[in-house]
Amino acid sequence: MSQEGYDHATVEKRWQEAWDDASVYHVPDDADDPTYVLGMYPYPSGKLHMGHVRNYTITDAYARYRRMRGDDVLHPMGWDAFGLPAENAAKERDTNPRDWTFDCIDTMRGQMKSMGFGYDWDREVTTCTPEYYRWNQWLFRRFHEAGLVERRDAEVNWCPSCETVLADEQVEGDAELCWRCDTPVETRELDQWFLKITEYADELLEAIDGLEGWPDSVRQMQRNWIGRQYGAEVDFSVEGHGAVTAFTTRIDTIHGATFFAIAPDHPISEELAEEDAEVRRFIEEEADPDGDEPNGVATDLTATNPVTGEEIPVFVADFVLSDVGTGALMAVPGHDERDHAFAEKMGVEIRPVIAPEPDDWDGETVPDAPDVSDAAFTDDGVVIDSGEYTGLDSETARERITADTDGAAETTQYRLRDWGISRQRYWGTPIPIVHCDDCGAVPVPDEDLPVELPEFINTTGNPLDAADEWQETTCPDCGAPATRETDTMDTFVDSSWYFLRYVSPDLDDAPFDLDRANDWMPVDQYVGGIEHAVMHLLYSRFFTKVLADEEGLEEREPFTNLLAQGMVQLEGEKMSKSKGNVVSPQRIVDDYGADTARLFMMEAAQPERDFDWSEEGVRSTHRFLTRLNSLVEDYAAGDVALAGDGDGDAAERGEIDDYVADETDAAVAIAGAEYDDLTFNVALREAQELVRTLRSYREYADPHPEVFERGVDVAVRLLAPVAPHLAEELWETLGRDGFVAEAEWPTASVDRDTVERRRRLVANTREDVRDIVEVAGIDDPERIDVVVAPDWKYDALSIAIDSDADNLISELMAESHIRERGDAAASYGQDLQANREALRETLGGDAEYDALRAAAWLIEREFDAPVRVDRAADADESVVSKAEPGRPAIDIVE
Ligand code: ANZ
Ligand code: ZN
Repeated sequence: MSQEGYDHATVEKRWQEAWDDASVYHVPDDADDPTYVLGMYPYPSGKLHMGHVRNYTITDAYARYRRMRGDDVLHPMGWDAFGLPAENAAKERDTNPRDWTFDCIDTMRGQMKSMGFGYDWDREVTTCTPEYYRWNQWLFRRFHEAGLVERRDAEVNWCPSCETVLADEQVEGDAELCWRCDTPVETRELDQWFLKITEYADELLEAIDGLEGWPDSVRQMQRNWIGRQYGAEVDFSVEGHGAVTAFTTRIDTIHGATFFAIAPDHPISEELAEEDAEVRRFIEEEADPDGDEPNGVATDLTATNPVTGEEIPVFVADFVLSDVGTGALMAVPGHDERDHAFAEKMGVEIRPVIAPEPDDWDGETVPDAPDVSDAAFTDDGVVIDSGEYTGLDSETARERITADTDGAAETTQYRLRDWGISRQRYWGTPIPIVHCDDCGAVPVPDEDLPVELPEFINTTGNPLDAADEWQETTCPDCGAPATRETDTMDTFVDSSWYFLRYVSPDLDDAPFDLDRANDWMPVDQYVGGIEHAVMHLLYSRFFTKVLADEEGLEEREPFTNLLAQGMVQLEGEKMSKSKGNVVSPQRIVDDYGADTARLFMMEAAQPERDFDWSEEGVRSTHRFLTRLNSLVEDYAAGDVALAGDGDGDAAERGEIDDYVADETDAAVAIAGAEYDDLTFNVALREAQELVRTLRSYREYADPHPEVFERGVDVAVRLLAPVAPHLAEELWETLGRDGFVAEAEWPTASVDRDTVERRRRLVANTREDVRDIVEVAGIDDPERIDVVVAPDWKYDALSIAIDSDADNLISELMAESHIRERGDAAASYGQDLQANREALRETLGGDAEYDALRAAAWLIEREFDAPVRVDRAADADESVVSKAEPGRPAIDIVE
């Protein structure tokens, strides 16, 4: 085999077929050691991109690793197959979304297979099939029965040209244009279906604390999204309208409330608009809740402050949002930025009632008022100019004022809204509702599910509105003629439970088999993009909790560990079609093979980090695999000159052999721990280092057969999760039985700490030799002596590490074998005392001696001089005195 490469295309195809034939990735329904590894399923857009490849390589490598560890690994794949792009593509190409989607799926499935992802394809789930979406409908009904579905009027983005509702993300720019046709988007009030996720707001929030396997950033984003806030509701009386309730988080500032403000669609505003032309004009033409500055209009009304009795003006203002709190607020311009901006604009008084708490505050003296003329002071502080509450800290004032005031009460607000799932689209799950003139909106009974989509009609707006025959039905309650609901579900409904479908994908009397789900759930390791930090992950948590409450699922959280993978970039920019900087995975697979693509990605960076694609990096990865291939092939062909007769019997193990054996063990110890943490880049560095060591071993010595054999065996196993095809090929070359994919993970006879200490010792020693050679200007050393510290120093160090005595010296001197070293002991004791914080456990004298002897060849090779490693007892006292644990003395003979 040449150095230029190996025949990756043949190798990869061969093993993909062999895995398939042997059903290597098929997992039985009932597993002894269930481990569930899942990558977020893709939208079948037509082609795999690098983001997919990275996501699924991470997942696949981990799944393969766990399988080699002996777990039964569920590692399925499916398709998030409903959604707008298919509908648009179908319109453009005059086909239908179903055909388009299945074509895309076929292509992508083929690409996934060519990447060598080890999925259990028997469990493939495709959400756009009636076999799947009937369970969306069934679940909708269960939610309905549980009181978690509601139909209500909601404001939606409406594109008059496309005649459809748009999601917020589909409205572009400040001008708010339709993403597809650039028509200015309008708002419309429509009857919409909602899932009442807010009923679970508290649990969704509080359970975040327990999600220890999730990135902190995602947990924080979910907390913010839910946005629970404690505050108070307080009634102001408005003449002619009775008590109007405001929501505030800062009732401690109530003495500074200089106006009252209500939302443009507050009932009072709407009432005023009927008579007051100014108010009407403002509401209809000017109000813009997303505008840069707050706008509003004065009314003739006043509101009475329930604490002070003061009458303050009432404004209709667009920065007051109708769906936050009560849609009305007491405005405190001295202490709130938006109120401040509004007051400046409208010429309303700005009055400070909170002062910053002085650093040395005695808790009694009332501090001076802050200057709030230019900007609000928004922190908590000390209440001033507030009657009996003056001098209290904000927190206490809030408690007292809430308790003392009639019409004030504590309350909790959430940012989280109910989840509007109605979409006026064809390519989604029909909402299983029938509208009857007499009975209203009636759910379709379970036995009539699925409500299947009719044939696609190429029309503007919602094709289901044009499907007249399909709409015609009878009311399940009264049998009268009725019409079907034409809204379909948000596709996030599909993805909120697909992980449960994989456990029993063909079940036809329930969405999932409860016992199996209870065995496999929760997902042990979930991997996907950070863009799903909130919606998908929050909805899935919500569904899991409802299914726990309503259907007996034992787990209340779906995903134990979550990895949010970083982006694949090109020259610092996210790869994207619009930037025209995409690297095609297909091309990389063609040119270098899937193993190179996978290995390059996994070694380039920790999975969570963004990293830059580099063709040079890809080539270097490919060279590495080529070298590994040659090494193993040479070995198998008998082209590696081994020591002894080649059977290992006659060969004696020397120091170099010990070194390579130790490093093999070290690689196993470290790579295993790193695979456990999904830090593949570190694990792979070990595997690559081991291959490098084996290559120098072969060049520098006649390797010991057993040591070399174990070395290549381990290298192949360590690489198998990431470069599975070549690993499989080499496994066969080595004459092993079965698949490396099903082989056992190697075990190490050393622990990671020991490895790290040993490596530090060797690296420090080599560094010291280099320093001495350089400082002393030695050109051609004749011999290098390395002397390990005497045993008593190791003892002293151990005592020092364990001791918490103030005076370490006297503790050391209590040991007679240390004391009898006299001045040397005293002076070493002082060193230890001075460095107590930095002391680290070493391997101990015997192990350091062994490690240095095993590594001596490295020094010999580097300096081209024989190296002698001695125990203290065998060396000259003048040299020994310089040796310390972890730092042998070095003597270079010229
Ligand atoms: C008086 C006050 C004084 C407030 C003060 C704040 C600071 P955040 O921004 O998260 O603290 N608010 C109440 N209802 C609102 C609505 N419907 N639309 C817009 N804003 C509304 O949110 C809580 C604060 O937002 C509330 O506390 C209220 O202003 C305002 F120095 O009341 B505060
Ligand atoms: Zn449009």
